[in-house]
Amino acid sequence: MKRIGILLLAILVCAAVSAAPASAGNIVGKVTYAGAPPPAKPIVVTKDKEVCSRETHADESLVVAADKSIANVVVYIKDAPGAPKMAIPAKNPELDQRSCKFHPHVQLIPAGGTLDVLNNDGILHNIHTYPKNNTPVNQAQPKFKTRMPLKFDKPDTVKLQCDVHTWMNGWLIVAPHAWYAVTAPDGSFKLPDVKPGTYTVSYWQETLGTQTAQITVPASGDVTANFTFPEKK
Ligand SMILES: [Cu+2]
Repeated sequence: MKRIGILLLAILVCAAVSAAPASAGNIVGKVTYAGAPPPAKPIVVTKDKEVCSRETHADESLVVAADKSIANVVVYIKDAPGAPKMAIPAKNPELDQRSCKFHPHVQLIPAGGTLDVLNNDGILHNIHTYPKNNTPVNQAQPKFKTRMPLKFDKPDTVKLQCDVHTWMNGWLIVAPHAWYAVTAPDGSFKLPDVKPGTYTVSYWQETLGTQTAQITVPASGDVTANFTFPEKK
């Protein structure tokens, strides 16, 4: 009798567990650099100096803080059949061309989303995109055109360039789903609401390329995943 009671209890517990809704956890962590932080390379402004020199310019192709944190790393799950779509925001994300610099240097938008390219510098800029999957854009943006919307339908990694000011460059990541993030200046990131399971997490940086790691999201709670790029030789 006692045995049957235990068996019944076990069945009830199993049923309760399987009926529980699938939970999700965040993958949170930091991306760092194995080598010494490379010194920032200054950029010499050669054109429209009055406007462009309102801010100091430095090469942003690898930005490593004193504690080795790397900014602007794209962290994502490539093969993610269960991932939700990244929501298209009510207000378009903006790429600001300010003092002849793209702000931000690396930006994430959802596939099907529209990027508003701003020009409040009062001078001519030119937005030139180098996509793999979307239609390339090579469009002058005179000073009177302060806002220029660009729609990106397909997932992509798009290099951005201004042909007027050749030092101006940046990246746009067009995400196929919501499990994408860009690291903050302190190297931190959060992949939100990932379903439990084991995933290959990729992390990409424009100079250092792509690395991957296997990460398991538990049945409940967050998981911490810290990544380190090997030193570039
Ligand atoms: Cu420009």
